[in-house]
Amino acid sequence: MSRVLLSFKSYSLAEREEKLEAEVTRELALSFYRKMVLARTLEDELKRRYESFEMRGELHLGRGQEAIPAGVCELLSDRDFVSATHRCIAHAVCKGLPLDGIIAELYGRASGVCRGKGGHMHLASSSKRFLATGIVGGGIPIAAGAALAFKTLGEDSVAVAFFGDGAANQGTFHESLNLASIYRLPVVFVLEDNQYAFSTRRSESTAVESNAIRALGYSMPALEVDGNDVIAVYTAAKWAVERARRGEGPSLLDCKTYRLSPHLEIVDTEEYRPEGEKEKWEKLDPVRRLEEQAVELKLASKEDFEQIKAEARKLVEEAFQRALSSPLPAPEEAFRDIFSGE
Ligand SMILES: Cc1ncc(C[n+]2csc(CCOP(=O)(O)OP(=O)(O)O)c2C)c(N)n1
Repeated sequence: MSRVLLSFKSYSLAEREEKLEAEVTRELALSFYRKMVLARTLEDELKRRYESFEMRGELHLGRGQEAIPAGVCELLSDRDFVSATHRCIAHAVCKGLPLDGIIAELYGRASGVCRGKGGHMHLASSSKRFLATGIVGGGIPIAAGAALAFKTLGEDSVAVAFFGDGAANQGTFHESLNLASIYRLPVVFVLEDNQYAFSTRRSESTAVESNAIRALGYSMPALEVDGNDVIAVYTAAKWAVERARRGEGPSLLDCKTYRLSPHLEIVDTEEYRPEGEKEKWEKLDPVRRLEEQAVELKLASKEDFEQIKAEARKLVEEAFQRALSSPLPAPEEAFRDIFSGE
């Protein structure tokens, strides 16, 4: 037996700190706050009605994760595309879909954004360039495809894919990052790492400690972001969206957060959470965090927050009234918007 000593070229993570500056005005801070509070007020009201069995089907809410869609969507217009997941209500609100259209969709009414045929996991709007899908990882290649269309058509629009840490183990994540990198597509991959895919901890399903590392395999820059700090999310997203608009290609934002809602309402007993974990994250609630930051930076006061909360309650109440006065779709609707083969 002979011993051989071989040497190999090794690759290591090029770890470096990216220093980004945030310029937060009063207007911007209040805009973040409005988005997050509107999403939360709507979700709280949906939860209340769902628990009284007024609504049918399933309901995935995202309490505690609102800073991510709020911070990212602040940078987007109707010309930019967003794909979201089964947990898409806050994203639809932040992308500017009408509240009554969202609610009507959840209740299967004719005035819903998909005429009552999509349901809560499939909110969509072509005018707002927004689409959600209940297929885990399904929205990631769709956003890459939208970005390819923008590039081909010469539009300076950007596509954003929001998805969970569970979705980052789907093939669609890896295929999309690879193609987006090769074609230098104007797409931002926004990973909402709430540490669980239903009851499975990320550490039990994912071979890397942080999904940001995976971007390196696709020659793509990535940032790890405190996903409960809307200012941090906005600052990181500004970097990613601006480089995409300049034609510098895709990037990944790995936003660390925590789902305070159950995976889905009523069914989930949440026994998989270690004792004290949820309580720890409740203290990091992104809405309260922004209140503290805005007061500290002298950008807003308690009165501003109360006023915005009251406005949100009124908007949600009025939207429910409009949505629930809409009829159920006519039976013939079942044969519209489908491949008829004709
Ligand atoms: C392709 C596919 N597999 C499984 C499911 C069932 N399912 C729905 S949500 C979910 C967990 C998703 O976890 P993650 O991507 O981390 O998103 P989160 O629910 O944490 O927001 C699973 C497995 C599905 N909808 N689609």
